[in-house]
Amino acid sequence: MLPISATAGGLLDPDLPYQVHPLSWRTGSEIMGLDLRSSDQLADATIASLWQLLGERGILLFRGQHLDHDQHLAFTRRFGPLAKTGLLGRHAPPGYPDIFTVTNIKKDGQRSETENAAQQWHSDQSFLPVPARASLLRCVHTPQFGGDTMFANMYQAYEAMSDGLKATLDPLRALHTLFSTRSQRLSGRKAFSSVSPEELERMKGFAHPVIRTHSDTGKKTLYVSEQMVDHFDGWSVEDSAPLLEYLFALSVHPAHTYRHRWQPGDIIFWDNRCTMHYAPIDYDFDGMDSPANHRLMYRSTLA
Ligand SMILES: O=C(O)CCC(=O)C(=O)O
Ligand SMILES: [Fe+2]
Repeated sequence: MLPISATAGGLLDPDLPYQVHPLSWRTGSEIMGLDLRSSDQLADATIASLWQLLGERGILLFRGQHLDHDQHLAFTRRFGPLAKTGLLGRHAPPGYPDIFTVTNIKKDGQRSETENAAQQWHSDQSFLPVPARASLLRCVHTPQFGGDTMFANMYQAYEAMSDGLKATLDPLRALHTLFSTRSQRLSGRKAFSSVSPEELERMKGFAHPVIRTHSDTGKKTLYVSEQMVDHFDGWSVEDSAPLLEYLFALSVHPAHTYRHRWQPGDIIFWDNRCTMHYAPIDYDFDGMDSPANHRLMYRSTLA
């Protein structure tokens, strides 16, 4: 495994067909020199090295990749099987049940259910017993100002805690649910218009360990998020709240984050095991009927 300092500095194997530039000290690397439209041409060793780097750096950025849905899914599948999207394809473009649309563009005059899908920090699908391993978000349209996505490095959140706090959290589990008491209190969380019994079963939630070990890097991470976590298992919501609030704040300390300004053609591949993400509504939300303020992104998700 390459140490962080080596990967951050871009000192990868010179035989690999791409260059690496860090996006920040600890989080994110930009990958240059690959054409993802023909991902079937990439060697297995290239894919394996990208996967390793993703686990270390949390996110990988690829610019200038104007992919269609098939090319997007083909690249994603090089890393493993796809996950079902969070709510069973309800935000899928026609014919692509494995793609999740994130947009503020109205459909049939109705506001988009995903216009504020990421207005709270989260790790994708953490409400499921087996959450999504990683996600790939592709930018098609970005508003004239803003529309950014922020990422938090959960290795850093873990490392920032004292040994006493780490030991206290180690045996705990926390309930992740799409309807956490906190996310309902936070502004902007939209109700889903109609939910099938199968979707309701998926959204019910699951208690995950608060401290997890990343399955590739072997490093520990903090695994709680403001969007999904309701309470510690066996604790009341009230008892849990002060410590959870502390952990939410610690995990998204500015020193642990990277903020991405999107350009059409950008793809960000993020690892849900060691990062969280958040999309501040930092554009003209009231004026979103104007095409200049449209935001359109497509996500594929790894099981
Ligand atoms: O809108 C964004 O930038 C992120 C959306 C999101 O949370 C996701 O696609 O998983
Ligand atoms: Fe997300």
